[in-house]
Amino acid sequence: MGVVNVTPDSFSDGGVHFDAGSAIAGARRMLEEGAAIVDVGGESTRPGSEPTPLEAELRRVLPVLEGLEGAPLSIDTVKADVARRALERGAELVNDVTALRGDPAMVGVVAESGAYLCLMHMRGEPRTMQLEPRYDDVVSEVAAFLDERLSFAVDHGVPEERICLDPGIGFGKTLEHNFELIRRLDALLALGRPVLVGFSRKRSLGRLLGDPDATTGTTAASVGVAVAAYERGATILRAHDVREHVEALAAARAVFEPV
Ligand code: HH2
Repeated sequence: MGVVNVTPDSFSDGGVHFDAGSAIAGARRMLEEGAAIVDVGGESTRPGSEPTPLEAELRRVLPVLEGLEGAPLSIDTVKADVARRALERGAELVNDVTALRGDPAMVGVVAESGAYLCLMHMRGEPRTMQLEPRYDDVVSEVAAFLDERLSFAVDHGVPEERICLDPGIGFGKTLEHNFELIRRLDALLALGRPVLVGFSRKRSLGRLLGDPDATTGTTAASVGVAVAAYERGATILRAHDVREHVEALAAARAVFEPV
């Protein structure tokens, strides 16, 4: 899954794809490089970020979706109105980082459209989520949360086979929590749905490599953790540097499945 943030302030690519033309070109390049789907977002969820008003988010993402008509697209939004307008323009997956807790209308929009859905774990909200996150056991707490959200979605009419689950790397978690979630990914796979991992460029990778003030991680570190997540059973890797991820994953895959 390639990432196109049509935002001025995303933590690693803020501003790069802020005008529709560069966002469209960036998405096309990612698809050529082997992305199976491109996740388009118009609101940053980086730690400390403030919410984006509806009109501004629509102004950012709609021209990009229109320019990419026919391409496999996901919409990264917490707003039902944005999701609905994106689905009308051909998006196939709703990536809601609140896991249907942010906007009460979201579950209905997804259920009625027949779209795919990604449910992600987040502790708190982006503005405050990195203020000393604590868990007794991060893996079982994230698994219990995702299990509950999966039941909620299914009870409200979203077919189970359309849903994938995501531990929410960096959303209310320390460096140790993030790596433990990948180490014990089997506990999330046990919920019976495909798992999406979005570790690309996240600050834990920069901190792991020795910079305590890092706000992003390198491409090489992102690829390393993506391969480790794949090896543990992740099926969707959300990544900014698509070519590097596709090449690394093709090589890793050849180890498991003879070419
Ligand atoms: N991470 C980000 C945004 N959306 N969605 C899912 N399902 N999983 C993730 O890990 C995830 C996500 C944050 O990364 P990015 O989009 O690069 O930055 P920003 O939120 O600052 O736009």
